Amino acid sequence: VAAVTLPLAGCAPGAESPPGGARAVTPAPAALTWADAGPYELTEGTRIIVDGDAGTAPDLLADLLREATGHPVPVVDASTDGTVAAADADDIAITVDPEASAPVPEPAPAAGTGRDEAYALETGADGVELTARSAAGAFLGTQSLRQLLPAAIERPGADAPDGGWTVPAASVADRPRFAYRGAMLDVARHFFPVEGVERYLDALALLKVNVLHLHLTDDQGWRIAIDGWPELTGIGASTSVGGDGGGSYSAEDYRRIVAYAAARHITIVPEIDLPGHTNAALSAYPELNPGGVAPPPYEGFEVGFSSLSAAPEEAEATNRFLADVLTQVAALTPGPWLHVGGDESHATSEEDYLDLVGRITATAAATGKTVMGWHELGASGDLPEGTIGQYWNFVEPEAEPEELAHSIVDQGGRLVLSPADVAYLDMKYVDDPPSPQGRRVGLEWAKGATTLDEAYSWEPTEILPGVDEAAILGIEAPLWTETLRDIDEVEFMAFPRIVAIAEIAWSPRPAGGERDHDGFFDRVALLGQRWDETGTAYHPVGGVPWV
Ligand code: TNX
Repeated sequence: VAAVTLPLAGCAPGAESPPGGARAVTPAPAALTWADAGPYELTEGTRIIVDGDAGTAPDLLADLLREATGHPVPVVDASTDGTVAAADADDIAITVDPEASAPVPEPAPAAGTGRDEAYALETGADGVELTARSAAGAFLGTQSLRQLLPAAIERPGADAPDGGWTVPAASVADRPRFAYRGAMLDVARHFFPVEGVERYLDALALLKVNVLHLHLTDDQGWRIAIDGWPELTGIGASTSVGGDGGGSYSAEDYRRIVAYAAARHITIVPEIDLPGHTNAALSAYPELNPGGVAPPPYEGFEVGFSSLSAAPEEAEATNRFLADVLTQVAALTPGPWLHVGGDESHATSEEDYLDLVGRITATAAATGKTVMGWHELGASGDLPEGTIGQYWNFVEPEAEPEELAHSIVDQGGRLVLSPADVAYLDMKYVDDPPSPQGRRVGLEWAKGATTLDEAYSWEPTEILPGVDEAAILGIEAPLWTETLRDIDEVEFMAFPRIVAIAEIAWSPRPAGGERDHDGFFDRVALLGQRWDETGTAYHPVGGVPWV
């Protein structure tokens, strides 16, 4: 396979639309040039010709194209029977070559895995050529191609648009800025069945989000079955905020989520929140409580009142609990990270917190995973090597969280940034619209409501002075669900603001530091057309030229 290099023509990140049509790619690619040439057209004869190991990308693309257009779209191996299938003008050629040279300049060191996610895409009257160095890159490239097709491509059984299934002539050379581009879903405050999580994963994949952090346990619910501890998902999973009913994932359910995510090159990060946020577990097993007395289940939305016991009397039960839970969850999880929470343990004395965090992080590290936790973990000076701290204070940090985040970096760890005043998807919209269920949803504690513009107006390297790009693994948009009862309400809060977070995580740091807000809002409007087709709930916030 010949190494592929691409000319880097006029590099125009976020260039608005091609001549003659409202199409764009979001997050803005590292480089995108619209060519003054005829478009590609997908026809009845279109094939997807695959050279190299492109993973799931060709089949997922073929499914999407078949369902919308009704065309057969066969997936063809380029080298079947020793003959190389020559691509025709209506074909889509996908080449994966680990040796292909970088289509764009090498990523910053922080990107870590970023190099393998690069791809190049050439579209026009001669056909579509997608080139990547890995299956992940190929998948990401197909998400760009998807956005260059008419929005109707998202709808099964769609009518062909006037002008046909065309893609404007373009040249894209792209790779992510950060390796970790995450979303978090709190399935503890309210439970969301597997199908709902899959729906969320589908919508995230379009935005090149590559991590879904599942907040699996909290005071109001324990959502993952653990062998030997049946009451965690018995008593512990019977509740939710507001008495809206319980639920939990069996090991098989969790495996389905992991597999669905993996097919879309999304890594699941499981979180077991410890040692606070544990009322559900404490209510299920008296022996985990100081004094051995179980509290009643909890359905309110206060935080900071529960804690595992650090006392010698409960040490045997607590250590067995930590080992069983963390080992089993790690074994079910193919990804590299195991999140142990650590936040808001206000009911744990400082001494007990350090003792418990030591036991928790050592047990987690012994599973072979990289330990991840909220920035409070920085209180410990003895974190396992390479611990990832998740910063959840503000764009303008308060003194203590800033210090805790620095402590993690000083110990050789890295950070995932989730500044609550811009990246928390559960903060209210300014106009406080009714949800799809007609309810007022969202919280306001992080400096009030968050606009789309605010979600888009921050720079990861400017939050914590002294923490440079190499120490930032990536960014994540958490969605806490105290006020959200079903997946429509989840989507309604996530879209469109998560687009801002996904773009900050993916796209190059804007030259001169200024983001192109108008161009971004125009591109969000085009995503809105796609959400209309997929039935994804979103809030049409002001300022976006929705069509
Ligand atoms: C703070 S952010 C929490 C969560 C709440 C959230 C609500 C963090 C680490 N802890 O327990 O659900 O605020 O926005």
